Amino acid sequence: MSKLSLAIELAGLRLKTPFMNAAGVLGISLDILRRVHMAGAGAAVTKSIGPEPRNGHKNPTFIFLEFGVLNAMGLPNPGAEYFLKKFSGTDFPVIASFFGSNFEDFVKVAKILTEAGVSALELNCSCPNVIEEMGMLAADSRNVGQVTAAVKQATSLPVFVKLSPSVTDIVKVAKAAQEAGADAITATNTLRAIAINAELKTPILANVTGGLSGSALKPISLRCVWEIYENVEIPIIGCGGVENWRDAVEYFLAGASALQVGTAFMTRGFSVFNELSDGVSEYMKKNDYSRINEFVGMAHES
Ligand code: RRO
Repeated sequence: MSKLSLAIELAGLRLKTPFMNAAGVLGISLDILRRVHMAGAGAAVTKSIGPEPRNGHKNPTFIFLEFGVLNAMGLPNPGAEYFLKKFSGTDFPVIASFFGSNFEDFVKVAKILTEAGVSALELNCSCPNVIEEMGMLAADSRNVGQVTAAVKQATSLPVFVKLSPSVTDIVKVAKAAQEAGADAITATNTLRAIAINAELKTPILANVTGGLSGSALKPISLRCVWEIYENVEIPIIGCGGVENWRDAVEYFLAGASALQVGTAFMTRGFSVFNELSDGVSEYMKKNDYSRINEFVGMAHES
């Protein structure tokens, strides 16, 4: 039997492990992205970058709940031109998350990020925190198809499309992304939710609603991965409540080829990547697997 390896190939990218941070938990500094890679992540994902600098929403933007985290950051970022000035390629895989408020913005930012020398683009059409301002493209499969096709025309890089769990038929949206040329689906972004303070009798976040991540989200995103895997051929990057090796294995068995870690990275820090690698390696040894793709989607066969 060949030697156990966690390395994967994802849409042409060679990753030393299937783990990466979720967009939004890191910012865009090259040093910190590099640190994530050195700590055991196969790729590092930037905060979502838009066409112009944005401050984001007013505080409080963040609250820890019993089974997860609620955030309404509101897309704070320094803008694509700033990123282009600061970033000049790397020797490790960097995935740039990006957004726009219309198709032209998405195309413009995709071109700038391609010029900056990142390894892949993650098209964020599923932020739950700017719905009044720019809507949510991921709610409509036709929009997702059109924006994906436009971005694919504008870049030579692999494009991963990040979908929302807050839709009735995620398969329809994933199929539209695939038909438009997406190279992978990231499933999922956070789920729109609310927290209320009983004493103050008011919503806790200044934005009123936020996006729920962490363990509360896991069974929902896992179901999304499951459904997408049954209907779509391109690879799936699972995202939502991956805390430990068992969560990771569940996602692989449901059909994810790679995984993003958001809340667990925020709470436990850089050690989370090697902890996941150690736990998944142990599982693979016990089950006689030498590669991750030997058990991706396996739960569908039972
Ligand atoms: O910045 C945010 O408020 C945010 C974004 Br862009 C996103 O995609 N998902 C999320 O939970 N928060």
